[in-house]
Amino acid sequence: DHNKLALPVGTTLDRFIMRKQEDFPYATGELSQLLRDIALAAKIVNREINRSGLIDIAGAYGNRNVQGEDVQKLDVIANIRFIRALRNGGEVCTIISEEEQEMIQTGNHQGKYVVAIDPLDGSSNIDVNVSIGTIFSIYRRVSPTGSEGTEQDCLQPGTHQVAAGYVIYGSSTMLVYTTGNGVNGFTYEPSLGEFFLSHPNITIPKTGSIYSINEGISESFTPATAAFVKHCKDQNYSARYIGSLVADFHRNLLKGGIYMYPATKKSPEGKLRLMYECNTLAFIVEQAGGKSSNGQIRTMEIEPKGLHDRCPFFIGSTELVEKAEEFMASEFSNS
Ligand code: P6P
Repeated sequence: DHNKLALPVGTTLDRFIMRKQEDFPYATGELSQLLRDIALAAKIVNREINRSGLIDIAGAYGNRNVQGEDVQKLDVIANIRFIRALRNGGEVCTIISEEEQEMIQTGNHQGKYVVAIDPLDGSSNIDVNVSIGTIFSIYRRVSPTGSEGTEQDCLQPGTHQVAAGYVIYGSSTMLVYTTGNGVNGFTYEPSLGEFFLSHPNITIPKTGSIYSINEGISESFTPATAAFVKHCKDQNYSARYIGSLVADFHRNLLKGGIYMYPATKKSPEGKLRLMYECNTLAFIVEQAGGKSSNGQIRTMEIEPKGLHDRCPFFIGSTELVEKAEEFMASEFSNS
């Protein structure tokens, strides 16, 4: 039937969401509306990012621009915009944000969904015009509607994700997301204010020859991590490290490769956050045919203990992640 027809490149995001909703006979449209709310906030943040360079020039004198307004940091602006869009959309009862220590209650007690979000990751890169990103996961609440969301609603393992996606604000702005039936990429056309399907059914190559890790901290790598990095060099892989997670991940998703932020002596849990960085990209990469773990355990099976848990992160082409896990196994067998 027409639903199963692959939607042509150029389909708008709205039409894509509507058509995919038809594949779920019991869908009531809330998740579709939530995805639209996120896309709207992404368009607004995209505009702020593109203007920020000018505001910075205008506001070259400290934190106040020529209008005498406080120039807010972009990640603060992005946080406000996404929280406002999710609150006004009505579908989300509670939000976990990288920018906020505690859960954010939206007041939507009938909202069925919880969102974990990094509103603008890598924002230190904006001043030097490097791509940055928004990373988000969507869960169905486990507590009954009619009241605020609970910590239990927020601390669900990644396997419970209903949807996951990221926005990459780069040479072009893209929205890449999954609802558990494959991964699709949409490219934003600012002159039309629309996202258009540009990368249908993204799959990550089974292997690759790119490894991404910050070798500046190699002094604090564990022996197993150091051994795997040496293996990559022995294989003459290319080292590619942008230092912006979404940009490094997106490149590896399309070309194949492995991204690592391992446990180090200084950071025994690594640096990246489980709820709104690692689980999100893990769901996407698995839906694209790749793999994600902490070196031993599948990322999405890690039980969250706190809203801002960190975890060691190995993600990308299945064969590369499995090879890394072989090297890391020596570490775990010793422990
Ligand atoms: P390091 C950016 O600050 C970030 O959170 C990710 O986007 C990026 O991959 C990582 O940290 C870079 O960390 O320690 O290599 O500078």
